Amino acid sequence: MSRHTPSMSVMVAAARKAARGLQRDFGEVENLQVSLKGPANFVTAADKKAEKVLFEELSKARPGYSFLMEEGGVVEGSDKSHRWIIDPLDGTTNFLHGIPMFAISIALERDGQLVAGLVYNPISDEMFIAEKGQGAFLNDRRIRVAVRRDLAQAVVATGIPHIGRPGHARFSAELGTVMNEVAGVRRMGSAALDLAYVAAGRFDAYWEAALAPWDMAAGIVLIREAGGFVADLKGGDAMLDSGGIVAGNDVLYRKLGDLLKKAHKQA
Ligand code: 2AM
Ligand code: CA
Repeated sequence: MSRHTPSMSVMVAAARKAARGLQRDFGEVENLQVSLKGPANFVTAADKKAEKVLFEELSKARPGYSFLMEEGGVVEGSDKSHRWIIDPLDGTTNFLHGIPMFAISIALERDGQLVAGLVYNPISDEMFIAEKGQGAFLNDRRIRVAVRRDLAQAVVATGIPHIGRPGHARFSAELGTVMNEVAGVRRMGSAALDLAYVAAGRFDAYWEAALAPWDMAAGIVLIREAGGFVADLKGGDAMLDSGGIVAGNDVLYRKLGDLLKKAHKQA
């Protein structure tokens, strides 16, 4: 069983409340697939509604904390040392297409350090949580990163830049290099869930570029507390600032990072 701090209880309660709206709206999206206009506006509304619930619940429980949110941007609170980093709906494209692979992501930063992370898939009802020094958990079961040390046995997840996102040629070079070395490459469409899956040992490693802080902040805490490691795509620790991230166990995050650097030289 996991031992939560009161802050994690607050995060879990907020996520469950926002999830109820997303569950309802996802059911509706499945019906809207056949309408000509499509569910795009509806999904934007669902996203904003979920963020509003998270903002209200977290503000109520922790007055004064600052926020960084995908939709609402920065909200400066009176408490400058605490900040929530929130993505109310990570995996928007999946949600829009009726694919049940998306998540709410909430991280808590204290004095510039990520101290707690929650990633919740409301459809599978999988709640991934971690707090600094307390380990990582999936629905109250302890999780650890996988122990595989050879890339040739590793299943590696990634994100592919779509229309309007930068780095298409660079990604092609990365994939061209990585796919020759690994047991399989997967692309699920939610960075937060990708990181949670690495923390749970389902994926052996993961990389992606051009992410936003709210895509990865909670996942980073999960990875570290599951015994794993993260770096940016240059091997440093500027993940949130650079938007690039590589994750895995102590051996694989380094091997994958080296492979990506090799690919970048050839690109
Ligand atoms: P989203 O679903 O909240 O948009 C998929 O490759 C991952 O990239 C998802 O976590 C997705 O988050 C994120 N993503 C998509 N477009 C993005 C953008 N323009 N900037 C940052 N992250 C993005
Ligand atoms: Ca996102």
